Amino acid sequence: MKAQSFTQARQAAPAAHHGHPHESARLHVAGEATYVDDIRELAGTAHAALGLSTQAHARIVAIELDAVRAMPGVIAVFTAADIPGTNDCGPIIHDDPILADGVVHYVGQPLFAVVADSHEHARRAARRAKVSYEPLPAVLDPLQAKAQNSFVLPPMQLVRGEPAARLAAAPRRLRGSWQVGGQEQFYLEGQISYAVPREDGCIHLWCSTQHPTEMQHVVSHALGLAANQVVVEMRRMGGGFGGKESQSALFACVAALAAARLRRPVKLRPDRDDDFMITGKRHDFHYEYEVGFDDEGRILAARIEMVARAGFSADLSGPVATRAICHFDNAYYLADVDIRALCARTNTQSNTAFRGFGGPQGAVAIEYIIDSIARELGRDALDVRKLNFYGGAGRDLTPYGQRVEDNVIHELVAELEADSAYRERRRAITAYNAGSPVLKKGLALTPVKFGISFNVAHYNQAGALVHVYTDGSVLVNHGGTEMGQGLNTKVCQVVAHTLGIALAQVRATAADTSKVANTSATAASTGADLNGKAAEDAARRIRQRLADFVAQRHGIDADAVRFADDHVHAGAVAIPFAECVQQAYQARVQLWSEGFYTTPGLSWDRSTLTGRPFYYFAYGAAVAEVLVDTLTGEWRLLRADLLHDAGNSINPAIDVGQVEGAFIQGMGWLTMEELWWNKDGRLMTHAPSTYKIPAAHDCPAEFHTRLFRNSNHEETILRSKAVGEPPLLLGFAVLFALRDAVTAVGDGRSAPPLRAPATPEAILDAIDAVRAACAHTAAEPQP
Ligand code: MTE
Ligand code: LUZ
Ligand code: MOS
Repeated sequence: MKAQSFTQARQAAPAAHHGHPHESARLHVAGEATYVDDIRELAGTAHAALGLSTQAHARIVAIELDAVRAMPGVIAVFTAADIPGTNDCGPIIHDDPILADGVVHYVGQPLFAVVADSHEHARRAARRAKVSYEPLPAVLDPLQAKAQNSFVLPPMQLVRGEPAARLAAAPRRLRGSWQVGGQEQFYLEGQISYAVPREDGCIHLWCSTQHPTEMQHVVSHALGLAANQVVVEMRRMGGGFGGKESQSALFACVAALAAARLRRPVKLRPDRDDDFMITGKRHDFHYEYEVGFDDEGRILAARIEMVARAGFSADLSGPVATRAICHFDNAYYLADVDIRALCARTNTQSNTAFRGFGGPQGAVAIEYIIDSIARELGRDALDVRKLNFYGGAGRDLTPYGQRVEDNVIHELVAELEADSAYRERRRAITAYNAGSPVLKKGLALTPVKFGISFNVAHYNQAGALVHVYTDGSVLVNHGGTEMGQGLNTKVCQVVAHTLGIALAQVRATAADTSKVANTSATAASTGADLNGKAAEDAARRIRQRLADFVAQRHGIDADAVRFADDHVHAGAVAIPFAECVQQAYQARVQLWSEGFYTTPGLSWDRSTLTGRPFYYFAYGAAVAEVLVDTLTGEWRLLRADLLHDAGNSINPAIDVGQVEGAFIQGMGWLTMEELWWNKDGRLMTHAPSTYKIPAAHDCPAEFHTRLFRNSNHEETILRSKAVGEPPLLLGFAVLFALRDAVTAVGDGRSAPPLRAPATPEAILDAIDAVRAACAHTAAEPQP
């Protein structure tokens, strides 16, 4: 195929609701896409490295930096004392020092920055500091923090109905404790910032961040500048996954500080180990629960306390815990509930956003509970799940008071159950396990319901700027950031669709705080919902001006002017878009516009944790089948079937990619990614050598992914639904398939206490527990 026919094929395809390739796909595979470290360095660029704390909690008695300064190539060393403004880069509560001041709170906390003529020189010099500490008691375990009443925020609690009375009255009850681990974002491109001093004390910052506006704020506060003196630019990230929502701030501030002080360009790119040691991760959660249910498995009341490892500071732990509370229901109606969340302060990295933002930790808990109920009753877990779904009279109100109005979980699960041949495979697996003493198979179907919108209402806004040039080509800038998720592609599709032109005519530029101001983080999966709407608004304004212009010229009604197929249609006349634009320019019509959008209908009462935090819900379900070696605890995912609701998808190709990627990332979190700190609080799993994420061979040989045929019942951008985070919860199916396989070691009734991540070690522990329980039952005298 000639290169040209590719372009022609793209031009022929409709702009929206079509699987166009990612806007940078060709640049990605050719190695030509520019990431921050690929920006050609300006003459005189210096390189920074950070010196890190070796203590989990200690008073700094002295920092000896002469040996650092004496190292080859060193230009300067900076500590907290060199920060002219405020030494803080916390996103909400201001408890995050840029450089440690007096006390260190975790192993890995940055103490100083050394700037040298090369990256290598800076790194070597950073190791030469002599720091003397006076140790303070360190808390490394969230449950220990809870015992000491040490939290970064006040406890949160959501109570509906009379959970205590209903629990006491329930015919059956289960109680227990459980835990899920944290997760390292492991973006392929690490944190990086490149700061360049500009005239009159201004700073230009290239920063790999999901939140350019926040970087503008923290840098201006740290340097004592006005916001209009700081420009942050971000073309693309090599992944963010939440890890660059707030925690790009420290790197931005240090690079900007050094650039401002030295009046030369400074780049800060920590290597992978330092990135792991410095930055926060997904919060690990520890649960204590009690559930009351009837003989069929219908939940009557539930109580749960969730303790999250916040780390040493608040960061985003508050909104993460809120989202966990608002997702404990997942797809289930819970009449009487008591949900508590505690953000434990520990002397470890400050945990932060990670795809799902506490939602996965909330929802996985109810899935574990339902799975346990099913095993207790000897029922197929799918039947117990269905019994508890939202739906039916009086069963559509979430614990936080929002009505579920767009519920499709019944149809969606029924479709997946049939397509994946769930029942037939269940029978086949039971037969297989009966004849296979060592290898055991497991099967699970888990549902997802995920709320879309920032749970902080004012973040739900976006702006865009669309330029139509006189040759008919279009440039769009918006408040969102591209991290591989295809946001720019979708926004370009929206603009092309609105103007009736080919996608190839529209280009997106870097996010830039000097173009669109006061942007929200690209997070909470709202990137396309918010920025797509803002860009549509801008494109519509231009389209209206063109329509008015054409209508006047041709003596017809502006409403009768249509924009399609690269043409402006005025009655029988079809003017090529570029020609129309040229004519409009000559007639002095404004050919560019801003656009703005706010999500309607949201409300939230932080004191009662009630309201309408979400504009709508996204749904999905997954079936996973695993094969476990019960002698080694090793396993394989044999087959996965995913069915996910992306509404009327703007780009089904990109959305399928998001669904599959999120599923695998969710599976990694719950099965193989294990964070481990030693007794001194040092993170020992700080590189791919010790921290295992899923690789290509962990994808199932049989992998079926489909988008559920749906449309958003709310008037979202082209009736699509957000897709970035919700499918991460599809990975639950793998964990519960593993639990199913482990259960098969025993009598099928005892629910094994399988912790997550379900590493081979955890699987073997669970198998031991099942065997012990069976031996115990067998030894009991029969009645
Ligand atoms: N996909 C890729 N390839 N890389 C990423 O970093 N981040 C996820 C998701 N999908 C991510 C991704 C997270 S955490 C979020 S919140 C959304 O993308 C953000 O983008 P969106 O709102 O435009 O979907
Ligand atoms: N709320 C939310 C937030 O639901 N998702 C987010 O990513 C977020 N980030 C900051 C504050 N609130
Ligand atoms: Mo995503 S965790 O909301 O950046």
